[in-house]
Amino acid sequence: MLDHNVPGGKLNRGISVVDSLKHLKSGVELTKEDKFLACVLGWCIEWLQAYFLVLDDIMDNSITRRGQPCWYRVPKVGSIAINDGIVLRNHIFRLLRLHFRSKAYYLELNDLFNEVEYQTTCGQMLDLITTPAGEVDLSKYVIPTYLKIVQYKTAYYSFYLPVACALLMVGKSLDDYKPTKEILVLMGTYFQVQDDVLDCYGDPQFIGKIGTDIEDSKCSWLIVQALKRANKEQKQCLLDNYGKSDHECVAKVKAIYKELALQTVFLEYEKEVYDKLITEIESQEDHAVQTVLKAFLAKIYKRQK
Ligand code: GPP
Ligand code: MG
Ligand code: MG
Ligand code: MG
Repeated sequence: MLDHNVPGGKLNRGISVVDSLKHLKSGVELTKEDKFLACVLGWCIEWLQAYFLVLDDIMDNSITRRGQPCWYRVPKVGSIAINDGIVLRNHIFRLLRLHFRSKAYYLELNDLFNEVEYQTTCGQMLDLITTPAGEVDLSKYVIPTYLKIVQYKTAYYSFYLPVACALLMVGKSLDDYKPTKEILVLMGTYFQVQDDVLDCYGDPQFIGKIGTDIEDSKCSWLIVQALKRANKEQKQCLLDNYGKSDHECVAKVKAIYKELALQTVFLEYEKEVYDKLITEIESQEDHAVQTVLKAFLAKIYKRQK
């Protein structure tokens, strides 16, 4: 179960703990213990990701993940995958206890993982209740709703958590890093916009998963942008075809996306958000934090998977 679900991703989140720690300790060589502990925290985040993905794929009725069948689709696994998700989740706190119990920041580390997990489940709840089964209400698919969903379901655990782990390791108080957190949330929002665009336009062979957002009637960045730009006929076509598990319906939705040149709209958004992120990063007082943020941004800018 671990071999199927934990490795095989890009490891951006996990490696970012180690990279962030290196930047925060700039000039000072990391000790063997520091390196080891940063790796443990990195893997804790990868375990968290595995737990979320096992359950998210059930909820999204997905087919493949990281180039193999979703865990719940593996013969003999089925609904046992739900318990496997919970097992993966429990490992995190066991690892934290095993390796960090004697550290001054142990309590804060536990609180951090608990809080971020809570935020992610709230985001997942928003994602799911915005798209109730069998009912397509496109009036809810507006930018403020979209931003709330992605901030909670993706940004905190994927971007804030790795950096916050490194900050705790160097003895910082997270209360002093609220502006850093805001930048990471914006970066995480951009990352989920990319995920939504790849769901439609990415090559499944390359991204390792088959997109299901149109079929699942998801409040995706693409449908939000389409509804903002569509004329009356195009809106009617979206209403008639969005949220249906039918190749022809999906093709009609994609045709409207093409008419509205959403891939160009995305490239414009990407440029704008990148410039904004760089400006905000450069306004950070702490130089090491600037380096941490720029390194993280470089990992995801213009990503194709
Ligand atoms: C990504 O959404 C969000 C998550 C993986 C968080 C799940 C949270 C839980 C509490 C289960 P997504 O469905 O767009 O991701 P993907 O495209 O990878 O399926
Ligand atoms: Mg989902
Ligand atoms: Mg999903
Ligand atoms: Mg997605």
